[in-house]
Order: sequence, then structure tokens, then C-alpha cells
Amino acid sequence: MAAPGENLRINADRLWDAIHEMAEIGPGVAGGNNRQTLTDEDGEGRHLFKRWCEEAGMSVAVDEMGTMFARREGTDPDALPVYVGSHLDTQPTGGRYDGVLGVLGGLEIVRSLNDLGIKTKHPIIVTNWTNEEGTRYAPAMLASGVFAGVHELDWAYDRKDAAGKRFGDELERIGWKGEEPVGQRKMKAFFELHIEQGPILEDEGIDIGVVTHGQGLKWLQVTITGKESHTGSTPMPKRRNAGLGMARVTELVHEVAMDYQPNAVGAIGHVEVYPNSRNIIPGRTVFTIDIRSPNKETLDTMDARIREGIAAICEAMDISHEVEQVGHFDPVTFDEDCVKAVRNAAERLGYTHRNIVSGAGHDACWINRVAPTAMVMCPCVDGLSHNEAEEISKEWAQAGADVLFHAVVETAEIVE
Ligand code: HGY
Ligand code: MN
Ligand code: MN
Repeated sequence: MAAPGENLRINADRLWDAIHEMAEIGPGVAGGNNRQTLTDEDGEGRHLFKRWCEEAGMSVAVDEMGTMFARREGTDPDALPVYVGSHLDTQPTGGRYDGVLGVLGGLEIVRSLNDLGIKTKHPIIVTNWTNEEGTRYAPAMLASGVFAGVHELDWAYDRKDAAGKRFGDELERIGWKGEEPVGQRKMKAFFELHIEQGPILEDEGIDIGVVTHGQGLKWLQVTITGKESHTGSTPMPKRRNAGLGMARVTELVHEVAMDYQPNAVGAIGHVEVYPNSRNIIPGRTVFTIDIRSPNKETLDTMDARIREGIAAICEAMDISHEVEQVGHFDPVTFDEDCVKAVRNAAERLGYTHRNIVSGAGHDACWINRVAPTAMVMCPCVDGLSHNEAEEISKEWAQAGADVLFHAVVETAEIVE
């Protein structure tokens, strides 16, 4: 396949403007975004993206999980399309670039191809995957997981948020439940551009992360049950404090992760304390453990050690516990040819680059099961993400989108 000329570049100003116009939808309270999945704000962002895609001459389809597929025709309508995308939903205190850069980077590729009058043999399809974040509805990467056959559609529809609202009902309510069955689309390849969400690229002064692997993840939801009682009049030896149990598990998770450095990680990000009254000893706590490692055996060992540790903590405190796995994917190795296309593109365009393992999960991790897949990463300031202060430079966005452009167009085969 002929490689695109090194002067083939996206329009960085237009990409930057699009990102910041999207950021006006579902603003956070500190300069970032709160555009959680299946909220009205998510619906508004989808409408904006759809309008932009249609203005760029694309036709937009929506599947039963609400995932959006914007298609730019190729010269061979029967050729397997090249997919490119990410997600538009955000964390409750999210940044403006997590996910959005990958979706609008895909749109920018099509806009640039239109400007340049370039045709490709294979169609190009820009994708917005529903509920990548998994914060309102666990697990993360829900729609791409259904697409990859990891989750059943009805199981996904029955997922409930903290207010007890069903995923399927909310998808219907915002008007983005499509007719297209999920997962029947065949792909020549899938590419995802994403900010690193870690400090490596910035610390090393490198423009592009060539993502060779993604680390594995497990989310364990733990319920600890003790006994509510008065914080003043209950003698210490008689307390069955579910809050103290959770605190000891929090320390346990940290200690286990520290035993597998430098790559393993572990923390608790979601916590519910009942009845959450200043002068009642917590009778019940519900919290989610997030553990990750690039090594499957390590992840499984951490899981086992944590479960044993929770049982020992609760037995010693005469409190009970339940553990439910609410999210999981094994470490991922991306497609060699697609990874090479990314690396060659960075080389050709004169961007510095290095191989990198993704610390965060991405839709690409599931799509890698059903199509040749690779990711492009750009740096982010202080490696900060899942924080409203998340920041990237326009130059980093441009470098990432240029490399994505070349990898996608080379795979879609330019027609002279
Ligand atoms: O949790 C993750 O890694 C992703 O940001 N949803
Ligand atoms: Mn993301
Ligand atoms: Mn995220």
C-alpha cells in the first residue's frame, strides 16, 4: 500500500476548535467536563457530532447500544471499512480531551480528506462508542464490550446507575437507541487516538506513544456489613464498624499493588457509606476496588490475595462481606501490522515516538478481539487525567491526529 506523503497533515486549528466547541456541552465546575453517558448532555454532544459528520458528507448509523458510526464512502463499497474513533462520554469531573480527541480526530481526518479531494478504496467510519467511562454504568467500555461479544445486550440494558435507572431506559429516553444489531459490522482495522493519561511521554519529551499493549483490569465491588450504632455511647470493643473494615481493605489494596511494582496499580475510587450520618457507626459500606497490571498472572494473584485479605479482615472484626467482579479484561496485545502503521507514520512525519503500554482501558482493548487494532497516544500535562484540569497542547493534538491520519489513510488505501 502506498504510504501517504509526509506533507499530508490535518488542520490543527479546526480540530482544536471542534474539541473546545464540544467541551461547551456538559461543562464541569472547574474548566473540564461532566458529560456522563446517557445524560441530556451526552445526547446534546451526540447531536453536535452527528451534525458535523453529516456536514462532512458522511452518513450516520446508530446501533442498539447507541454507538454512532459515521461513514465516508470508499471507491469500493464492498471493501471492509477502516474504523477510527473513541468516546464522547466523560467522567463526572472529567477533562476536555479524554475520548473526545479520538472521536474528533477521526472527524478531522475526513474533513482533511474532503479538503484535499483524496479518495480511499476502503470506506472510513468514525465511531463514538457509548459508555466508555463506566462511571455511571459499570463496567467501563460497555458498548464496545457488547460489540466484541463480551457482554450480552440485555445484560447491558439492565445495568443500573446509583439512582436505579436502567441503561436501556436511559438510552431510549435520550433518543439514541438505534435499530442496528450490535457487533455485526466487520472491520479491516480499528485505530484509536487517545491522550496518554500518564506522565511518560511528557517526562521524556516524546510526541507519540505507539501503543503495543494495554494493561489488564479488574473491578471488584465489595459490600461490607457491620452494625449501625451510636458513635458516642457504643464501647469500642462492641463496635462492628463497616467503615473501619473498608479503611483496612483500602490499605490492603495499596499494599498488594506495591508488592508488584513498577507496573501494578490498585485503588478504591467509588465509595458509599450507609447511613452516612455523622454520629452513626457505618453499618454498611459498598466500594469498588480497581486493580491493574500488564501481566495476567500478576492481576490474578492480586485478585486472589485481596479476596483472602478481605475475608481475614472481616472475620477478625465480626463483620460480613460480599465481593462481586463488576469489570474485567485481560492484558491486550495490539495488532502488529496496525502498530507498525502507527510507528511508520510517526517516523515519516518526523515526530519523536516510543512504544508504550496503555495504563487506562479503552474501547480499542475490546475491539482488538474482533478486528486488527492499534492506538496512538499523545502526551498530557503532568500526565493528569480524570481531573477537570486535564490539559494537552494543540501541538500534541496535531501530532497525534497527523499520525492517526497516516495510519488510517494508509490502511484505507489512497486511490490515485
Ligand atoms: O478506566 C479506564 O481505564 C478508562 O478510563 N475508562
Ligand atoms: Mn478515555
Ligand atoms: Mn476516561
